Amino acid sequence: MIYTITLNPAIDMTIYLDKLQKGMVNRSNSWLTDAGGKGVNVSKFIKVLGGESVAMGFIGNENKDWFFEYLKNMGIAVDFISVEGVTRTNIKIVETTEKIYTDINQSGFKVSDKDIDLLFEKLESLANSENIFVISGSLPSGASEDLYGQLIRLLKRKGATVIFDADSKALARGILEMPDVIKPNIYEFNSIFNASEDDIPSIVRAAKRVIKSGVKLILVSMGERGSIFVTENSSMIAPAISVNVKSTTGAGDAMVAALAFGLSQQMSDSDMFKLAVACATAKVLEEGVKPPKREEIDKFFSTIKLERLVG
Ligand code: TA6
Repeated sequence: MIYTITLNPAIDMTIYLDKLQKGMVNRSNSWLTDAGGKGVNVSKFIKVLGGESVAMGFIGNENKDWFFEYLKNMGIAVDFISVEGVTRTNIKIVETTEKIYTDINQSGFKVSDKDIDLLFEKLESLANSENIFVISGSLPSGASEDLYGQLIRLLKRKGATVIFDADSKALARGILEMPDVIKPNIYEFNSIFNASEDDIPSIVRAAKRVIKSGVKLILVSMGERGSIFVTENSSMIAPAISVNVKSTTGAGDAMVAALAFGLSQQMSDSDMFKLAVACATAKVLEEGVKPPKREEIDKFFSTIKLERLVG
């Protein structure tokens, strides 16, 4: 079973404007709300791929009903720990004229030591070598910066597979515990591994060094420059596919969902990489944080040409 751990979920409100007029009253053309947060999005996207997962982590007590109803309607099982307070609302402003996307991510509820103890107890009982755990997104207030490292250590000790996707500071701390898979964007990757942003061979060399130290798979997303996939036995690059972008929000989560699903299905490296790129491309065609359409994923999957790299 795949478990997605979202310690800081969010209600994603996407607001569409022709152009944001700062300091003025802006009238929105339309808006959407979705249950979000990185791990929750991974569960949503795994569902579209035909996989199953359990969405877990922390959820704010005061507004969890809407959140659970949304996931129930998508047929996604949940096993969250309820904590004091509300799940945050993250705002995505889409300026349709100039296609500018602005995210405002709030900090969210504050978790207690007791909440964290409950999380450890739950993971102790769930973790084994059959399970894949996706740890994704920001840490909530009240959590130590080393919490991800502690969770990864626990899961690896129990023989579970760990996919870890967090931003630079949390990623730098968590990676010390050698998760099996990481999916940084190029800025996160360079901030930690000092590769040169525009030099593909140096990115591959840096990724190979991380693979040597124990991580099994690194997928570096580079936006319009495509993405790089590195394991012990393969280094590949995929070009970005140009499409009419509706919303970039969740594209990284779509890649993570494809990696988790691909590992659970024992897919080959190249098929898993193609699925990740196809999933992310299909996602940006959708408004808000709506899941990609399966037929779009399949269409892109069949067109992607990977190129082997020498690093
Ligand atoms: O990648 C999109 C997303 O998962 C949105 O759901 C949005 O809520 C945000 O990322 C949350 O990320 P954060 O790093 O704040 O946990």
